[in-house]
Amino acid sequence: MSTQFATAQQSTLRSAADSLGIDIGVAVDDNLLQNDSTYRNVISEQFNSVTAENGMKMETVQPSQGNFDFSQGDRLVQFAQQNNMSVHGHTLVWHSQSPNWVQNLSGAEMEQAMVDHITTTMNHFEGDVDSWDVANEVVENGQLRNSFWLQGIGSDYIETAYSAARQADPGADLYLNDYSIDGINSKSDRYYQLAQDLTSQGLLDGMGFQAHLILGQVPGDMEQNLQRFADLGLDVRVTELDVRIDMPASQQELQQQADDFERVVNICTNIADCSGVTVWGLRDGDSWVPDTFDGQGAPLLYNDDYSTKPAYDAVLAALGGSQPPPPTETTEPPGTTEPPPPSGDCSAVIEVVNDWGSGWQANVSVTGPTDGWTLSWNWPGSQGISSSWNADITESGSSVTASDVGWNGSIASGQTQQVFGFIGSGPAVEPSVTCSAG
Ligand code: G2I
Repeated sequence: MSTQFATAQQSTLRSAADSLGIDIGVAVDDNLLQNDSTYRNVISEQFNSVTAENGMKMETVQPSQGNFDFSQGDRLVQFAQQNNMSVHGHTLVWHSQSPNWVQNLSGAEMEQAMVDHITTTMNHFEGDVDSWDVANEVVENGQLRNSFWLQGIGSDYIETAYSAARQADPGADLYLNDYSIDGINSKSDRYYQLAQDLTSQGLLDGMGFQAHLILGQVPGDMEQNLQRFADLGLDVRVTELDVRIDMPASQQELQQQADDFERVVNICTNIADCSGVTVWGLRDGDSWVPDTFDGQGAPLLYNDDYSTKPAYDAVLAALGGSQPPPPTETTEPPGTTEPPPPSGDCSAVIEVVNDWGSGWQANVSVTGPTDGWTLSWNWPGSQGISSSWNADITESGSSVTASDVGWNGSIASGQTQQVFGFIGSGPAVEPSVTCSAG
């Protein structure tokens, strides 16, 4: 058996990222967090970092002057703490999703309001939010964006914001963040200057690259670009990754998308100071993309029924998680031939790993020898499978069959691999399973 196969034990994005010491994050929608237990469950199983998709933005946090509402952020922080995840804060100073009242101020009043917002928000989350996108999307057309902030306060507003942030929570990492700066271009060049400037004053810790990408268009110089920021002494981070496709997406496009995701994750793992990759939403239907780009969609790792897409497998593989054993790699001395694939005697076990009342999650492991497996079992009662990953499942009445999806089919004699998982409905059970090899 290949040595790589024997060591590829990380079967979730999270466990794989944990073993690399980097974040694999997801943007979280507050409504789904409150109301969808499968959503919560998949996120806590697969990700070790979260970002509020909207819940920590200024219009949410301070809808009228001096009235702070941290309820969405608090919910996210609580979820993160319960599940031992880090929190990346997004965002304090942005031209979009800012309340009207602040846009109507000017000069010293606007500056004071900006500083107050940063100070109160960061003080509130001190110790709970690890890093912040302090200013978001402040460059446009190679120069500082002509936002209400720039008009109201003047060009030193960015430095003022980062000074206030540094004072408010000296323990938090302070990031700049923007889109279309993934490769080397006039916009990322302007950020390079800004980053040098803030870094020289000790006001910046990280550079965030949103990476809202179009299928097949990971910039060829993305790694070089991130590396030049890392060389300033900064952490770099892919903060809002998605890869949009003209709908409907073909199998070939989904495979291209998988390659794009894999490339981006590889870029991060190739750079020592890349703190992680965050995907901008869990399921395709949760994404902002279809609302914004007519006819485009399917930009994320999960389908709407929580089944995984090829891009999920690619990210897992890029993080060094479970993947197909390379066909040529072997511990046999060169020149000997592989033994024929084992044909019999596999066994399998279903283990319930989480039960939240309205649903439950089980992981399934198979013990070899087998080169391909089909498992079958019967539900004792009203159980069913509402979603699954890494297996082809057929349910008919109370009987279920599950078979491998290719890369997770081969298991050496005596070796046990966690091969797939599912979300069950009805009362949680662990029925006995028959395993057929081949
Ligand atoms: O636009 C994509 C992202 C670009 N970088 C900064 C991110 O903060 C931004 O995220 C998106 C969210 O994904 C959307 O969910 O920011 C949008 C606002 O600019 C968010 O959309 C807004 C909708 O436009 C509103 O209609 C909606 O009420 O989300 C709001 C809250 O659900």
